[in-house]
Amino acid sequence: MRLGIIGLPNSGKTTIFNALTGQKLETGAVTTGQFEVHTAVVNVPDARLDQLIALFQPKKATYATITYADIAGLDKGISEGGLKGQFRNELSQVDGFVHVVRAFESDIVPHPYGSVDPARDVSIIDGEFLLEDMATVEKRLTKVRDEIRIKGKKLEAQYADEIALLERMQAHLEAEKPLRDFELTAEQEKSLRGFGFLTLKPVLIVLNMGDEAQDPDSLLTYPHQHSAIVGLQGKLEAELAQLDDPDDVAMFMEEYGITELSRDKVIRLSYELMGIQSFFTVGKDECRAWTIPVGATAPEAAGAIHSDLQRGFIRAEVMNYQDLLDAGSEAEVKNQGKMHLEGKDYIVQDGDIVHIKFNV
Ligand SMILES: Nc1nc2c(ncn2[C@@H]2O[C@H](COP(=O)(O)OP(=O)(O)O)[C@@H](O)[C@H]2O)c(=O)[nH]1
Ligand SMILES: [Mg+2]
Repeated sequence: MRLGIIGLPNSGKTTIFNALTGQKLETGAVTTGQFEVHTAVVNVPDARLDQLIALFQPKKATYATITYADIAGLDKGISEGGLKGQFRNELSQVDGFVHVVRAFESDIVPHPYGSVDPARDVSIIDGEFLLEDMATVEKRLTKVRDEIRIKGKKLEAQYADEIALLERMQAHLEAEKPLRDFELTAEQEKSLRGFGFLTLKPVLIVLNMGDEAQDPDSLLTYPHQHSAIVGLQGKLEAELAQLDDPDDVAMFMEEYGITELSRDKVIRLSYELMGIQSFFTVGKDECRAWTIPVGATAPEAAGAIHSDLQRGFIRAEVMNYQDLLDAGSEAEVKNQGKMHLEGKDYIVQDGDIVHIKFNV
């Protein structure tokens, strides 16, 4: 999964990036209006996998990963005349956004709009993304209509559904509503994936609070689908992310009343927002977590491992990770009758341990 960290200049994007990844990128860099991307890959912490590793002592342990991209350069007016190619690519390729919004006061760090106002700042970026999505819809509509005009009316039927959908999306966007709130069937969503609509992507709004913890809901409301708000103390958490000694971390957290590290919290909330979950494969060679959408079938889960496993899928041996930990071995899980054989319609559950039987 790839998450793009976005926000106005000086909102604390790079600070939050450092907090989430443990990196030490320079903050306070002057990048106004300049497109710049830094990425880092982090393991998704998973206590269940930790326990499976302790049980199997495998040669290799592989956690699920998240790639964070710190995307600098967004500001008012950026999508006038269309976002520049590389910038648009970077934004359209992420699975979701972490939208950093400034909630901290500081005389030293200038706010580009002179005052701390989370609602205004959110609407500036949302407004740019709305314009960009409108342009994308219009471009596609023009292309399809031109094609019908040139190649003749017989194409009309073929494109009828797409045109109807795009026109409804256009009206929705013109009413200044993000596509997150637009009802799409799974099939429609799939057909639109290639366009990389920005307002369709899930968004986790991070209110960067500064040194005082505040109630995020009193600072901002964001009544949209596929979105959530969380308050983080960016600067503090970036310092925390630099500590190696777990005892130091625990002491620091207690001192500042932090109950869950933001890097864990952001991942947890992102998984919920994206509707994704993990299943495991285990063995003496490797114990590994895999990421799949909630509702994925056994062959789809097999496909996350390798396309051959999906293509040649025969059946899956499935057990719950807790049953395995309780029983102590796979043989014992079988003895207890808690290992079940599943076919291609099985919906994989969070925390399943799966062995795929396949033939290609
Ligand atoms: N006082 C205070 N300053 C912060 C906080 N978060 C970031 N800053 C400062 O704000 C400036 C801009 O932060 P940066 O992460 O570079 O913002 P970006 O432009 O969005 O990447 C830097 O000087 C940071 O040290 C915070 O929570 N409190
Ligand atoms: Mg930055």
